[in-house]
Amino acid sequence: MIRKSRGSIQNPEFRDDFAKIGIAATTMIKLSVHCMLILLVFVGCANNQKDIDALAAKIYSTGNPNSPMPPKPFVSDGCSCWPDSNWVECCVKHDFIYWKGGTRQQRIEADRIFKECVSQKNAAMAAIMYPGVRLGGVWWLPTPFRWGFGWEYPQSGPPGIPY
Ligand SMILES: [Ca+2]
Repeated sequence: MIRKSRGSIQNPEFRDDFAKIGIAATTMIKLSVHCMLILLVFVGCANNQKDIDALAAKIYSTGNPNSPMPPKPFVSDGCSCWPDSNWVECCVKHDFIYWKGGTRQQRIEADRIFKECVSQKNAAMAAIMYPGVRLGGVWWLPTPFRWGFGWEYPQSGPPGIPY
């Protein structure tokens, strides 16, 4: 069963198993996210949403129109409640690539670009944020910032493009 489909993410059964794990984890994640959001409301999360929206619109307009566009509209939460300092544009660009999703290799590349972008502003911050996106951005956790979040869960990117 698991052994049979091991190493083959393209296998629909294996993919379903991943989706089930994701759905099972949803309750815990939602609870954690809610607690985090309540905390962040007090800390002052995303009080610059207008600036982020403007940045998102700019980045969206420069995106490749030939690539398949997800059904959900592009929205960015900046650095996903991490402090939006002078590296916020790196976060919005990263969100745009995440929104579109795609292959595992594309995600690795997106995170690499993100790390490089943030490290040009603050190397120490990049060292903290990079593992955060690697761990927190997986497609199979139904967060609003997961890999391929522009598509319906559990899609991780355009139809026919396996992760
Ligand atoms: Ca984000």
